[in-house]
Amino acid sequence: MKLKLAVAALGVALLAAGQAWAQDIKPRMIRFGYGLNEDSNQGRAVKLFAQEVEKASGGKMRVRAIGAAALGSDVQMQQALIGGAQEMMVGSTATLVGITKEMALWDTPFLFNNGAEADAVLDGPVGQKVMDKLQEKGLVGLVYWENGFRNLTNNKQPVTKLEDLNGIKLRVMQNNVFLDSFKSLGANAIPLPFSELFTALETRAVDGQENPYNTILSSKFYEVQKYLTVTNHVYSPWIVLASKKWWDGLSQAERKVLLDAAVKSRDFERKDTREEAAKALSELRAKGMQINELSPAEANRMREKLTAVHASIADQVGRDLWAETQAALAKVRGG
Ligand code: TF8
Repeated sequence: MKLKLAVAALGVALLAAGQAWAQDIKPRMIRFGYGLNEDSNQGRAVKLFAQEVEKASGGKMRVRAIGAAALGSDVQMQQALIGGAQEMMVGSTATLVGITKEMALWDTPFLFNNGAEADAVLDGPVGQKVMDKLQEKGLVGLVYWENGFRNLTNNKQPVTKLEDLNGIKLRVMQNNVFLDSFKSLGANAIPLPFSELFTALETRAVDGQENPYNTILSSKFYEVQKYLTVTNHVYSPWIVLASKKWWDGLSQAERKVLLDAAVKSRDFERKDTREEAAKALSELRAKGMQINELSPAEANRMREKLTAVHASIADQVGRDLWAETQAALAKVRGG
């Protein structure tokens, strides 16, 4: 008898919890903007995120994925999120430096040697700490995705030594670390939003740019760039963002749906990106690009120039955060 009552009580409790859960998820339309083409590692992962959100919310929460910067550049979308005019986006952490100076940490040349190091630091306490800084600026960071190691392309000449960069008009992302880094290499660095890059290359307003292989492929830069130099000079992450104004009005259940889907999309995206990157060089060669690696001596010269900007990045992000990052790296490296 007692057991029966207990079972019945449990049943009632579970039913109530289920109903509370269902009530806690309201019909929502989420505008999710991104800058690359639909047919890119970014586009594929946004699509997976949308599917996961719809599935986990029983179809109540719907994600409208809007790619190719149709909602604006990274910087414009960030402002829309802060103002509450758009719900979500994914973009480069580099474009957030003007909002949260600590994001400059991820622009540090040669910070990570490989994807495993990047994953460990970005998904660990240092990555979380930097992400949390966004909240006071009206943004909520959910997860980091891989953009990837960046490589140099241009339309003037093969870059085989440092001096080949002299005077090359090079588009860089819109922040001072990238600007300073490439100026220190002798390039004529010009900050531009990604959404204007293809046209700038096509009209020769700039001679070159730097991005991971995946993006050089998906944005068809091979149509307007002849030379690719393997530099792997910096690992760039993307970050999935929500508008804090909007996020604060969501229930716990709704936030959980979004966070779980974000983690799934992150794991999918990194795997997809790495698989694509592994095949990309031969594809780019097949598309007609002329590809060269730097000799070890030249790679070192470039590395030395670029690591010289480390001290100013450490100042910008704060010495404590810099030291924590180095400690986290030593730990992953087994030191
Ligand atoms: C860049 C970045 C881009 C991102 C993207 C549009 O060069 O690498 O991939 O900003 O979200 O601007």
